[in-house]
Amino acid sequence: MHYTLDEIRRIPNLLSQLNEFDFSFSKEKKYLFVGCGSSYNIGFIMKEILNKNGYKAKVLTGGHIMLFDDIPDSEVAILITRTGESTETVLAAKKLSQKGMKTIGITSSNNSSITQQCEENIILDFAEEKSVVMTGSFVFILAMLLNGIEKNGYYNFSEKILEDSEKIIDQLALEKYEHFVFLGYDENYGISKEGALKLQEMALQYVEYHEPLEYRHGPISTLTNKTLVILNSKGMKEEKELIDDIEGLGGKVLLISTDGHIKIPNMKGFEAPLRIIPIQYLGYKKAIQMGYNPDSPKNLSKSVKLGG
Ligand code: F1P
Repeated sequence: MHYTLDEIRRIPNLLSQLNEFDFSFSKEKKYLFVGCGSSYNIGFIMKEILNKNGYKAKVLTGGHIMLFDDIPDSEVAILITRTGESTETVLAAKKLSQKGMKTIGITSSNNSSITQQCEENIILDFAEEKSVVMTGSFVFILAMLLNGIEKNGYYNFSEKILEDSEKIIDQLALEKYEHFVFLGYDENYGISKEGALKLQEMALQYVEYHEPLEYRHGPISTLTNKTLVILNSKGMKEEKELIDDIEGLGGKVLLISTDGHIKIPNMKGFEAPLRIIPIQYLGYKKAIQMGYNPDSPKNLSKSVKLGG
């Protein structure tokens, strides 16, 4: 048994603790999300959903803030780092507080560098992970932040989605696929970026992510019968036509939607944390099929420390 599987399977348990957190966003404030890797992807998904719901949010990588001075005029910076140690995010926190921004750190590590730099901290130590790749903690942080806009009962759906994901993905002949393409719009584009990262980090696969209709505008040229396309769909008829095109060219589509292979409720974008569950499990399963250890992927460390 790998830690990664354990950390994916405990997602429903993490989500059952959501009510203990009372974070909330204000329409009067401008927010800036900052992070690296998966933590940046949480920020990307959050800014999409916040902006759609009448809030004001931007996202930048820790590296961008560290290197450049074109800092947005936001009032509150939310710095996400699971380990609390990614150099770029920690330096960004320092730079943003020096500019007078309120800084809120979100981490699952106690006593980490980010907590020393931020004015306020949300420390989710019960969600700390042993494996290098971020899984359950990603889902929890995203759900906790989304609950700051409106409360949703993620826990109620999560067990079934986890069970369905395992059942459906276990039935895929994963050894056939060596190219993974993730498609989705808006917050689902962020989910696609994160899905691609999971397959790349854990299973060292060739990955891509695009908006669905953009896929025909060039990227489809590398589609073969070894390509698995993971479509996080909003159920539009144009997306259904795209599936026909992909399958007509020999590719296989795994559809994640209200009526897909893996069924996710329509919560107007707020279902984002639930859409992450199948893609994390897919990354884990492909790593196992390749004979890799998903807990400690090649070339990666739990956090990137520059100059260290
Ligand atoms: C950020 C991160 C991880 C990635 C890798 C390197 O870590 O980019 O998302 O999987 O392990 O670090 P953190 O700042 O969230 O701790």
